[in-house]
Amino acid sequence: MTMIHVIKGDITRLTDVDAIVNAANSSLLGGGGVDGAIHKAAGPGLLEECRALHGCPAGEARVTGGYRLPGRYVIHTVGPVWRGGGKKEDEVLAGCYRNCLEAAARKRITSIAFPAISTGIYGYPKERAAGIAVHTVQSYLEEHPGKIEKVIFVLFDDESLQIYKELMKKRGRV
Ligand code: AR6
Repeated sequence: MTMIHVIKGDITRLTDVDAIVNAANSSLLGGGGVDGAIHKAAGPGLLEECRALHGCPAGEARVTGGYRLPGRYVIHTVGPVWRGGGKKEDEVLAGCYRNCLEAAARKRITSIAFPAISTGIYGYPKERAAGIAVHTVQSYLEEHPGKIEKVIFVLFDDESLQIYKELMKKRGRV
């Protein structure tokens, strides 16, 4: 069974995963939040590779190298901007998690770390986003056993950490 971990920290500092997920914007050319931290830690090679991708629609994922990051890959995904819930935000957010895992499996990536996509600058309600993240990842892992060995949810603040811990407890995984 795939191990799912919930930790607090800076995703750019993880040394024990093949890939970290970036909560990017559709230009893939960098920004603030976790995106800014990832580009800063990875160095200019990452931006150069991202430029050649010519953007990414919300809900999809693109894989690049990790450059100066400890992990070999960055999987960039574009979360939905929260607009009140009536603009297919939940579907798009679920698509982010699913498409990152599919992209990872295609590259034979076996360990992956996710930030709480869309819950910062994009304003998604934290609990709602956490529910979608955990449900989508668990469903994918159940449907595709043996591909991904380890998933880490990396939370940046105590409130998000508690939300994820509670959710995982309810689902019997921690
Ligand atoms: N490690 C882990 N999580 C982090 C880190 C970090 N180093 N830094 C922030 N977070 P956000 P979004 C958390 O705003 O909401 C960018 O400008 C943060 O506390 O990074 O998807 C992009 O270019 C929050 O819980 O991403 C887009 O324009 C979560 O990561 C836009 O922001 C996501 O917050 C995307 O907004």
